[in-house]
Amino acid sequence: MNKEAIDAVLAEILSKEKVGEGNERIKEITNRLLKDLFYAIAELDITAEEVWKACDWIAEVGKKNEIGLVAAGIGLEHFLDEKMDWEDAQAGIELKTPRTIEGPLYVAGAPESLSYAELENEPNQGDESLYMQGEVLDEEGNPIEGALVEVWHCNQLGLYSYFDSSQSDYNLRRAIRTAADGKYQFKSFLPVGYSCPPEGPTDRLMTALGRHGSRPAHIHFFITAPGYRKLTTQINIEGDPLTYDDFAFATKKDLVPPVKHLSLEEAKAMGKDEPFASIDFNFHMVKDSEKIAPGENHRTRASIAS
Ligand code: MBD
Ligand code: FE
Repeated sequence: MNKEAIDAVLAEILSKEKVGEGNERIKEITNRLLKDLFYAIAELDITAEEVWKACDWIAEVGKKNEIGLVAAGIGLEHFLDEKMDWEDAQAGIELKTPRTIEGPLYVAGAPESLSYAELENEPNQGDESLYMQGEVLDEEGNPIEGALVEVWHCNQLGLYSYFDSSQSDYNLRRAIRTAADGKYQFKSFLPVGYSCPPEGPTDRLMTALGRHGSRPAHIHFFITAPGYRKLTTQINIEGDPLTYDDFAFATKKDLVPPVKHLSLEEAKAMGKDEPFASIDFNFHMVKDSEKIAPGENHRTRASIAS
């Protein structure tokens, strides 16, 4: 199909839109994407068989709630981060703590505590205990009081509470409010990696692309504080073989802090009764402004009905 013939169909479709009616932004985006799609169908000679197979796949993605997983796996969510990083750089903003993707597994409303939290609903769910601690800091390196550190990670089977109904509400999900010292600390355990639901639509797409659907071990964070831009980020657990082969492209080198492993003797000297891992990590916040890309995108997030 040549350009003239494709453009004639596009013109026919566009002719139905009444000037001054509807939503200009949605018109602009829909028409651009439709144009790119029609050109791709023509140039790649995509068949009707293939188009309907793709529609079935999209319907299955919806039915199984995997749209967030697809967005992560095709690199769309990462691309949005890179675009914001680029815009920040243009605006002269240096991110001391890089942003990285939220992923699809956040749940709103986790229990909040001051300065310290234990993430496990029942103790010792993982192999090696972890203490992670640090400060929430402003652009001058001063502590921020009243910041909220929301943290979530998977269990030792790579599953997240709420999405895995075998776990109790908010297991491995907490919110820590900083006091005047800006400090946070939590106790949990070293999590493992995550893999897409086997044979689901995302996993099958990854296989068809000659890829895998797994993530290295990581811990998620939202950091919010009045007057500062929300920071969405993660840290990777150092040493995971997939650290630089994440199906969701979330790893950034400044988000792989060293993990100290303390022996029983070292732990005892610090007043703890078991060996543990320790990670120090500070979160550097950026002042909010209408001139910079927002930290909040208002995507639909899970919350537990009360
Ligand atoms: C995860 O745990 C995750 O963080 C992302 C981005 C996608 C799937 C599972
Ligand atoms: Fe995750």
